[in-house]
Amino acid sequence: NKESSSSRGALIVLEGLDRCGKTSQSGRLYKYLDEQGQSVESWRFPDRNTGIGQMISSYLANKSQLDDHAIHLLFSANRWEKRSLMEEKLKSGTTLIVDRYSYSGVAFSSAKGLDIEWCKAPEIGLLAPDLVVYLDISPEKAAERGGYGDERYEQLEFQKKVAGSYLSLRDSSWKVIDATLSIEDVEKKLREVVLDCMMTCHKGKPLSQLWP
Ligand code: Z5A
Repeated sequence: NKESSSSRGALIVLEGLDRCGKTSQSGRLYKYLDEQGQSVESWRFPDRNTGIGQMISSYLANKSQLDDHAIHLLFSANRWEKRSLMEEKLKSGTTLIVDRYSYSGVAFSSAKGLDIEWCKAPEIGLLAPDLVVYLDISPEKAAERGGYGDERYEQLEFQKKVAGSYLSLRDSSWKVIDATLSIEDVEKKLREVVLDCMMTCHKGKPLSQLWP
């Protein structure tokens, strides 16, 4: 029996460098909340299942080439195509754990040299997360975790630039967790900030839009 959906769900976003542990932590958090009887779903961007997502996937796998601005707009469009479903789910009481969101969009594209305000513009009007958790790890430490694969962006020098871009996006609403702790310790800290955030949403915190 899932919890009553009279109050809205929370929009929880996990951000960080490649290999920081977002996928592992999303899975663990989902399992925990689900077992607690919460209505919860695990999402990720890019959502590679849509037509736009397949174009992005092919670009990331180096199977196609696109202008930096064009791929930026595709990543954004991939979020826009899920926006109404996202709002529907949140309003009906489902909490969404989202692996990467607009911050990845801005951090990765601005790391290529695109103007940061230009990068933020297409994200305006998307739902603002109730909580952004940044899983903090140095690019060097992240690279040690199983090494990088063949996808575009999986290179140390580029990840260093992305880390710098993320730094300029952080604001007081972000919670930063040391991603070099054990998986269990990160999980514990993540649960604390997420449960706290869910409480404020249940109490009636209104949904808002990017950028706050
Ligand atoms: N991108 C973009 O440019 N614009 C956008 O708008 C969006 C994305 C949304 C695809 O992302 C690329 O798209 C991404 C950003 C760009 N490029 N990069 N880089 P993706 O989400 O498909 O891929 P990813 O973010 O790179 O995910 P990942 O490789 O799966 O990493 P992760 O999810 O953060 O980590 P993980 O799979 O949970 O863990 C990695 C390994 O570390 C694994 O072996 C774990 O067992 C291990 N691990 C995890 N936690 C720990 C701890 N605490 N200690 C030790 N070892 C750990």
